[in-house]
Amino acid sequence: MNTENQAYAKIDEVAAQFAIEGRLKEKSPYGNGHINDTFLLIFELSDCSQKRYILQRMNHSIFKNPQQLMENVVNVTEYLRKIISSQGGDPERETLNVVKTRKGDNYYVDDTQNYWRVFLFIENTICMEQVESSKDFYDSAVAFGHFQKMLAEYPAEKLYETIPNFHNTPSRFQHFQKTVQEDKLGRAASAKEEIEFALAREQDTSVLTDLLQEGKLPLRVTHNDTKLNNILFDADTKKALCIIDLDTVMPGLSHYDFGDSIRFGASTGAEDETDLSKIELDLTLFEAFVKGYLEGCDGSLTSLEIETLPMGAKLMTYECGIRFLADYLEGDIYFKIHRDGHNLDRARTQFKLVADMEKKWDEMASIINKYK
Ligand code: ADP
Ligand code: GN1
Ligand code: MG
Repeated sequence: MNTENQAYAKIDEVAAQFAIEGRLKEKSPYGNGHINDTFLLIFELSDCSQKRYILQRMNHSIFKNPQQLMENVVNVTEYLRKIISSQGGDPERETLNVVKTRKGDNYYVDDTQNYWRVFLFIENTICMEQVESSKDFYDSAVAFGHFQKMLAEYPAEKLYETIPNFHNTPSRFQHFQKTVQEDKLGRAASAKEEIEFALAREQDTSVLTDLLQEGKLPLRVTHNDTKLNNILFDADTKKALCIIDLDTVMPGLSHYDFGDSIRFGASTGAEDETDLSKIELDLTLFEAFVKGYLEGCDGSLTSLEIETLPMGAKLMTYECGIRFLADYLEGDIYFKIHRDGHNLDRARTQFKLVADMEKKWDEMASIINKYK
């Protein structure tokens, strides 16, 4: 049994631990995340109505301390819930809601030391794997900017660092260099060009972290994983409704959220597209995101932060590329893969996008100038 099947086999036992009314009627794997094992559960109540939940087996080889992680998620969502209510919103739909266990805990540990959690399923939403219109992308930008703004006063010192140095690009580079040198599986020869591309850009890696250390960029509370499939859109209004996947909410730079969204959403192709001629940075989408993100942040970013946003886009794309490539070289131990060479394909799209950003650098800068 592979690990996902092992997780599936545990669902009945696990679901029974949570404070959920009714009888478990259906269960199925759900979504396209690369990290956790996600399942949709359907419960039937005594009046024959149904209620749906998201059950996740947390990836605790990546998130070493699930207890701290869940403390972050519960504290952040409770904080957001108050703000959403005070603004007349619906906290059951506009943020994640953790369902506790029957014992009152935020998660359940099974007898094989796997960690599980349950969220209310947010009904009537759309989750996009690729941008369908620049309007949608603009809406997602406003939502991520607004998320940043809502958490602006959150006491950052109360957040645990769920993955240390998550977006520390120089430290990601060092790890990448080590995997190339070790080349444990003899895969480096099949990724020679990509490795050269990555190594040639070492001097870029510390641009943002240097500015942070020099006190020129402010540390904020950021989401850190702002790809388009981590936001749910309302199926009726088509508006961005809820930001999900809060596992990496930690102190960070606004560039990380801006950049990761551009990396995934402003590309003309999928993250794992094998035809690289389809991968470019779409400047119309870039502009839509810049406009929306700055509106959502509502004046809270400094001039230097805004001016250096293009570097956020380039570095988040580059960093994701070296993470995929390092994982390919190490034997696909981090990101879930669905075919041989999947991580290498992903790294290639990221580097193609970096190269295209380098070509379009002046245009990216003038778009930023237009909105700052
Ligand atoms: P991963 O960390 O593996 O990316 P996510 O938390 O992003 O896991 O969940 C994977 C997918 O499950 C999301 O992209 C989304 O489609 C869906 N999903 C997660 N939470 C909810 C929820 N509360 N309601 C509806 N769909 C959800
Ligand atoms: C992972 O969890 P998910 O699939 O939303 C990863 C991100 C990467 C992304 C690439 C905790 O995001 O950092 O940018 O894959 N999350 C973690 O698609 O490593
Ligand atoms: Mg996700």
